[in-house]
Amino acid sequence: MVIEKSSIQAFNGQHSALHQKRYEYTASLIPNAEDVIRKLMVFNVAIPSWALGTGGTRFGRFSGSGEPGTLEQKLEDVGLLHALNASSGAISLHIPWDIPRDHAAIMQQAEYLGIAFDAVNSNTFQDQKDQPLSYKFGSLQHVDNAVRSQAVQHNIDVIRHGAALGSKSLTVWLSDGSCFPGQLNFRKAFQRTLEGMHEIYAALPDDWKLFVEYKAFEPNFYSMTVGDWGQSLLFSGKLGPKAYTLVDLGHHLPNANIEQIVSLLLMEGKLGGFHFNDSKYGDDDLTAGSMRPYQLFLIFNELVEGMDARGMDHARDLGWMIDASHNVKDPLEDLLQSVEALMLAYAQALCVDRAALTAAQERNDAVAAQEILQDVFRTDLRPLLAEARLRKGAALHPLHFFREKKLRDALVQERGTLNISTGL
Ligand code: PSV
Ligand code: MN
Repeated sequence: MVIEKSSIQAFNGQHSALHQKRYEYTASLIPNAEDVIRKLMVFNVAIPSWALGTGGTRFGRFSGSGEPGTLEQKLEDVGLLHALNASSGAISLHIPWDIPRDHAAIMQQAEYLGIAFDAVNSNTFQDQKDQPLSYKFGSLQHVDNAVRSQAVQHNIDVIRHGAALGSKSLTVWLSDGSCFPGQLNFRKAFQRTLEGMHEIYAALPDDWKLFVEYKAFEPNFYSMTVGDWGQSLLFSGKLGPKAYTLVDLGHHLPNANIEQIVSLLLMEGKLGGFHFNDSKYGDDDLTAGSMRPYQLFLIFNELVEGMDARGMDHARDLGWMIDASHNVKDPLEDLLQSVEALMLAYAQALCVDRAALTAAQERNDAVAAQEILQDVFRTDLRPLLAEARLRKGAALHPLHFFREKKLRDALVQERGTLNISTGL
């Protein structure tokens, strides 16, 4: 489905008077409003191909209607999001859930929609139909060399698909670990995994990055072989300069100080990117910003501070991706909400008075430091986001547009009710 520019313009026209008032007021409060808007205009968050269909839990899945049934339809969905918010101009593919058959045709479609290919993701946490050897007891950590080789080869195949699409990074998330004490020799599991990662690393094109994603628990509940940021950092340090740590917000033990992790990884030049989502208990994969928006802001605050300290380009130098998927919302509405929350947290971080915060820190003034952060957090910056969208020809209110124009109904009309998306 193609959204006509004129339809967005007409919609914006109806909302422009109110927007103008709100925007002028907000801009009057923010000394660097123009700079914030410019940065928002070039910032994009990649959409995971596996989040475009309704997600499930291990107890069941309640599929929605009009889900994208093919990779082409998934691209169309991301194109639709991007047309509405001008901030979703990339897709992250998970293979083999989304194997591109005709790379040139997929590239052409993506180009037409203004979409780039972000990190490609390998999958050695599930057995695929006709797969010779099982990953039941792990992949790269496996005691059997043949299983390890199969997992390495899969990652190399994923790199090949990504390279054909212009992707520049591979995310490796391993479910490897153990469920019971004594099941695994931790040191040997680490060493075998490292050996496999070295082989994958050696297959990376020169301008690629390898993202090593960690997770504290699930599906293994006693140990995970890449269980936390320290372990990931060990791997990425041993692998070399193209290897980085990837932070998925849902992959920590409860109450972990993620913003501190982010700050230190940045300091070490080893932060590669993000899988954004939100959670209350574990890896809940909820909409970004839906549970702990203050934490999200604090993470972005460290990101902006740390990236600026290293002279990094906010929009390009890290992988900004969503990894969320659940079972009750329309996936496209959910993704619009996630992107909005991320843009808002980024905008808030850009508005922090850095000089005042540094001065408060230097004189041990915890009260002033808190005031500076919370003042920004409690200022409604949504009009700046809307203004950035307006200037890019996107919708002032993407979600309202989606609902008002009944875009899901149109997709159901087009695709029918039985399409089921590949993914979790
Ligand atoms: C695992 O929980 C994870 O966060 C990894 O990024 C996977 O690739 C993704 O979710 C989908 O299972
Ligand atoms: Mn993830």
